Amino acid sequence: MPRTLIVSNRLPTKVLRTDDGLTFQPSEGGLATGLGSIYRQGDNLWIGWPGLFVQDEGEEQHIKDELRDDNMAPVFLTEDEIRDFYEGFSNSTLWPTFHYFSEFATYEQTHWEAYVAVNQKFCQAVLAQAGPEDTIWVHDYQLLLLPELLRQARPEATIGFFLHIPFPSQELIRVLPWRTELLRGMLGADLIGFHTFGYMRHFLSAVTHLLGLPAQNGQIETPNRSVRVDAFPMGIDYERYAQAAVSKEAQQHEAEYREALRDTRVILSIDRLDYTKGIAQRLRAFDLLLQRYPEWQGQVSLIMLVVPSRDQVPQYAALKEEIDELVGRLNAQYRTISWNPILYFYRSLPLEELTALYHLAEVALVTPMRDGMNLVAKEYIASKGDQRGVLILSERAGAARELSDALIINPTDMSQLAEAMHDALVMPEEEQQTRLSAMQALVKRYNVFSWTRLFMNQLAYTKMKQHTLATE
Ligand code: GDG
Repeated sequence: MPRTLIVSNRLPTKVLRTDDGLTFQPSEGGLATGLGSIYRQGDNLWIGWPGLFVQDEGEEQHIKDELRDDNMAPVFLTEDEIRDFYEGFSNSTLWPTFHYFSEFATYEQTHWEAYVAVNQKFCQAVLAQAGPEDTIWVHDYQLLLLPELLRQARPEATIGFFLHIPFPSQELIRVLPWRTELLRGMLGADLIGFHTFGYMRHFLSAVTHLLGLPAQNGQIETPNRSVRVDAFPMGIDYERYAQAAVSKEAQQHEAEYREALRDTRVILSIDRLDYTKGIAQRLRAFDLLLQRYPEWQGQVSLIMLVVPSRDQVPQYAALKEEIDELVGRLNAQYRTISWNPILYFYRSLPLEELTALYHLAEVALVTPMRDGMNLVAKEYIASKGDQRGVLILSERAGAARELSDALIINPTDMSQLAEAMHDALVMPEEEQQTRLSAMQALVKRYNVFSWTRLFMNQLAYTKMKQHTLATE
């Protein structure tokens, strides 16, 4: 019976070492939920790093045994590999380049070598599990070489690849010393998926300009195969957020927050700590709002949740300091005994508290400099059962291609952003409802389950067409 193997850098379960031994924490991330319906079925499998350095073979075996029952197979990485492959090439070369932050990118040969070696390690792990009829779905920028490595070992395999971050203009890709290897690596797949048509066009243009391969109508012709390329905008588990927002627990949290905030209006932002998310720019725009419209002083607070991330990478540590400094300065400048302009949280919160915040906030600020999709924007919409609230959304988030009823802004235009906050705060309820209900219908329909289905169906169809052409 053919199986489906999902491959990503991280497994949907995180293994932690505690005083009581190893504990296994399931991830609540969007990808884990969306692919849950696939990897948990039958003999299907998810292959990836469990997020922990193992100390000995006994520990390794224990993790393997535990995860096997949940249809997962671990790939173990060493501390050096995490430094050079993950923090190095993945997050200090590819991440900044693909998000148009080339000035932050490093080009280290040792990091590249670690990237190749870890992609090969993943390839061996997949080959140890995959039968000839199995479908393999590889995810994201840490594993760009994996499709081609698998293809060399299994020329007939069915391989899909999905990129969760933007694919930038080929002008940025061409800066990378290893651009040819990276593009060829992706082309090992039968189907390559992106969040938007824009990213897909950039990829096609990179392949034609940098590899000289013909591409037409989302089809790339390599010397021995054709590769399909398409856009699959990722969705969320809509019902999960809609229900969590009105759960008893979330309602209790919301009531507590409301009481503490009294009549203060709330603008909310939620992100991982990342320079791509526009966090510092957003704070400056909020400062501008309070200067331009002093009537909002004492009336509106920005609740800013920043989730710690990648703190071993130097730019992330520097950004954390910049945010701390900005929040301190603005709060010192504007606060009164009874009002805090910015309520800044540097930690992650459980889902019920997160959805209580979504439900409470009159305005959500999703203003990344670049973002593959941005699921926070969709989660805010799903949590707004009463259809009151305004989404301010950066035109450079993939989500802006779908959510055109948001207030769409250019995140570097401080003035436009401050005006959008003001417009959102004074928007009539009827207009809020019209905009939200249109976006809710869309986010509900194109959810993470339909995303998974569309990709898998398209992959099966692509493979079938290849067979038909080969036998004609
Ligand atoms: C990458 C791409 C693309 C955040 N804080 C808490 C919490 N979260 C959850 C959110 C949301 C997720 O984290 C963040 O997802 P995003 O899509 O916004 O951003 P990335 O992590 O950068 O994800 C992105 C995505 O992949 C999928 O393809 O959309 O563009 O960069 O689900 O809710 N969850 C909880 N507590 C928190 O404090 N429970």
